[in-house]
Amino acid sequence: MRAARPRPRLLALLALVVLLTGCGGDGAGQAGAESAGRVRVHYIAADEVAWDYAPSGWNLVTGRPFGDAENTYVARGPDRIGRVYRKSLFREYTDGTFTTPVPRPAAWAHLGLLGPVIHAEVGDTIRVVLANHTRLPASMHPHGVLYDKASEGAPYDDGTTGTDRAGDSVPPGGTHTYVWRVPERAGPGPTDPSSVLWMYHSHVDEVADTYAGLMGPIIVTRRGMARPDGSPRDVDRELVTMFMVSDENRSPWLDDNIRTYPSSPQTVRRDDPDFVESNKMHAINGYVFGNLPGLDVRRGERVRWYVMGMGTEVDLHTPHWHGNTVLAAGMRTDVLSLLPATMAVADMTPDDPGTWLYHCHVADHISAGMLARYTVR
Ligand SMILES: [Cu+2]
Repeated sequence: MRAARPRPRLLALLALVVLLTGCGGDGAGQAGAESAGRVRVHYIAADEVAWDYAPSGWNLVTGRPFGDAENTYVARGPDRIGRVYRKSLFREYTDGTFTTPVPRPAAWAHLGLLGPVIHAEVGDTIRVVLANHTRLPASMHPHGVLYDKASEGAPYDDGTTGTDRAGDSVPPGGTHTYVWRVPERAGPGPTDPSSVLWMYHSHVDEVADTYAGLMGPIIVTRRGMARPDGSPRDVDRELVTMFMVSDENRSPWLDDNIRTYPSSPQTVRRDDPDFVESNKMHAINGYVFGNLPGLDVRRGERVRWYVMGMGTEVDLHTPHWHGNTVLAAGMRTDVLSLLPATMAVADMTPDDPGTWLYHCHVADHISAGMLARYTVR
């Protein structure tokens, strides 16, 4: 009798286990997978790139060749660098051999000088293997995600030593693996939409590194709201734009650019105010005067714009969409406000087909070329 008694209990326990794991099988399994999270691995190099701020050679907003106003910034000359500058940019590779760059798909052609998008869902872990192919130290410092000191990517006196400092500065030719966790506090807050924007950038010498061009976006989607690639399921099209007066006078490549591009480098006077102004590239994703490609959306689709600013005190930007409106922070608008390192999300359901201006509304920045176009088909 005694030996038989536990059996009904055992059966009941087994039934309960079957009920919990079997009956709710799919749901419980998925929830389990989500909470375990994916590990999202990226192989990203800091590469030296000759970057063209206006590859068409035209002002695509006016539809005309460059005139005097544009040539202040884009014309090469005896003592002018022109529209092409050496920069350091983050570029994605297929694997840890860093021999094959990942071609940028058409949907992301608009990223321009920005590094690749790093998508993640709350619960995931991001691993970035950074290879420094440039002649200057570089690092990768993320906003928003959870990291320990070895994955902060910023050297300063924080009381740490040894391996804790490994990610502070990756020397030329070196590599480092950054591990960033994505807990709830890295994901959308209660009144955010289903995904939020963070950024990553080099932070060995923060000012020089970002003027060199080492910046990129991180997009974190709410738990349970992500497609397998990490993008939000309730969004059809994601676009990322960064507004920055890319001050090439402050780039660590200035000397190199002066040696390379002016036809009479010895005539360059670095303190000439006109020379200084000629190197202030008022750019969206590294493009001026309408040269930013690929901002194509369709009427009625759910478009999410991720918008950020970088730079210094001149970098107060007011991105403005012609033709359509957006919802940002729960409010209807067609203009956002950006300061350096501000990150914003704006949702648009385009209802007005056509090719429309998308530009910074600051008067001085309009004159200097901080203009793009987007097309609703
Ligand atoms: Cu602006």
